[in-house]
Amino acid sequence: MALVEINFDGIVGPSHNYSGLSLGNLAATSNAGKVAYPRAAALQGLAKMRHNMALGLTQGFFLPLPRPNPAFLENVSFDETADPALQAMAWSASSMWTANAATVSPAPDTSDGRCHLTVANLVSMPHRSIEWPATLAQLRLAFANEDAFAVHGPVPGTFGDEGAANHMRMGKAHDAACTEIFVYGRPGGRFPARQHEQASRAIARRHGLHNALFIEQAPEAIAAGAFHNDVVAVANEHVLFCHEQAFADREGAYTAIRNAVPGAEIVEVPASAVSLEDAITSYLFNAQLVTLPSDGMALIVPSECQDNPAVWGWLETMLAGNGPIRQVLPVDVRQSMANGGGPACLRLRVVADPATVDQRFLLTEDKAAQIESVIADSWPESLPPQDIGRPETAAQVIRARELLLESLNLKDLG
Ligand code: SUG
Repeated sequence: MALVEINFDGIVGPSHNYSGLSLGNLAATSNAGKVAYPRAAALQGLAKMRHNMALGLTQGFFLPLPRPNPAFLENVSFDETADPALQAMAWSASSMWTANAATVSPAPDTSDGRCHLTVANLVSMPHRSIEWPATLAQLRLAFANEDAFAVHGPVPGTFGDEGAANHMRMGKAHDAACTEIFVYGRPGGRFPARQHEQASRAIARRHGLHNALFIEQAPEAIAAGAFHNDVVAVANEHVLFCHEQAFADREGAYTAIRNAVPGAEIVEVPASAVSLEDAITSYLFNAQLVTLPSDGMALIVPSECQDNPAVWGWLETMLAGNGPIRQVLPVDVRQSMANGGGPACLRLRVVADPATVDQRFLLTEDKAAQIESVIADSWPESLPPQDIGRPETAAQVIRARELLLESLNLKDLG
């Protein structure tokens, strides 16, 4: 059985909009009320998937969830007297950020030798807390093979869980037993700490992990707008790429990682070279750090990194050195970035044998062309704030998703 890393990107849904729903996510709150471009957003996401497939990486995808969410509007008795933010929550296309879909523990790390997935409860943000039931249904379909996968419901909502955005895996290879690193936040700061330590610990126990570390995220990183650990750190195999101010106890975290992961290499970006603010506006760390089949690692960064002289300068210096990251590849996901979602937010990493996954969720060139044509024909070109709640727009959004499901033979997702 060949275990490989498969990146499952969320196809950006046709209701993509900017409603400023995520307190502590500075991109989202500062772009609130702007006109969004769902078609361009979805095409940017698809271009990223194609870009990565062309590198020889295995690519999967998840479908947008049904939006507007009728059950939510009914449950809050939505009417014209209600807060319009409730309407925006029901319309959010936030499931595109599949790094928040689940925490994934690949088979080599678990006691029963299966890949375990726990859907994230996302309780810290109301618009995201309504994602998990439909996400769980999708995970159960994609990973229905019970010899290879165990798909779990969420941990209790008392403990916020943001999925893979606060989880890293380090070891000598994707298909080897690795140490799983859970990064949690301590509440009480300026912005919500979305990942609760007890959620992380519960997941590690239920997945039957052989090796797990629990590390506190730096409160100053959360206060500066790093609402998830994947805004200040990313790991791949034996390499950790992170900002100097990512963890509350920097030295303690590095020592624990070096002790747990033989041969660990920590590529740290000092605050003197790139400030937390530059790291957060450029999303330097919300990159995909991948192992190329041709050998060596590449960092797939948002093109915003090229616009920031401190960040780009640091990356050029890094490439000129002899470190483990041999290429830096910018991708344009600006529509998602404006809501605080970079290349890494848009994908969920699953290490598995692709043959054990429902093939309908794996991308091929033909399927990419099919998806592109549905998006080009049916996704709204623009979505201004005043269209949120408009019945004609709702009908278009619902129809667009239906057409995509039909074209991919995924009508059973409902
Ligand atoms: O949860 N933005 C998302 C961005 C998620 C990024 N994910 C990771 N870092 N892995 C969030 O804050 C904004 C939606 C709005 O305001 O309309 C939003 O939900």
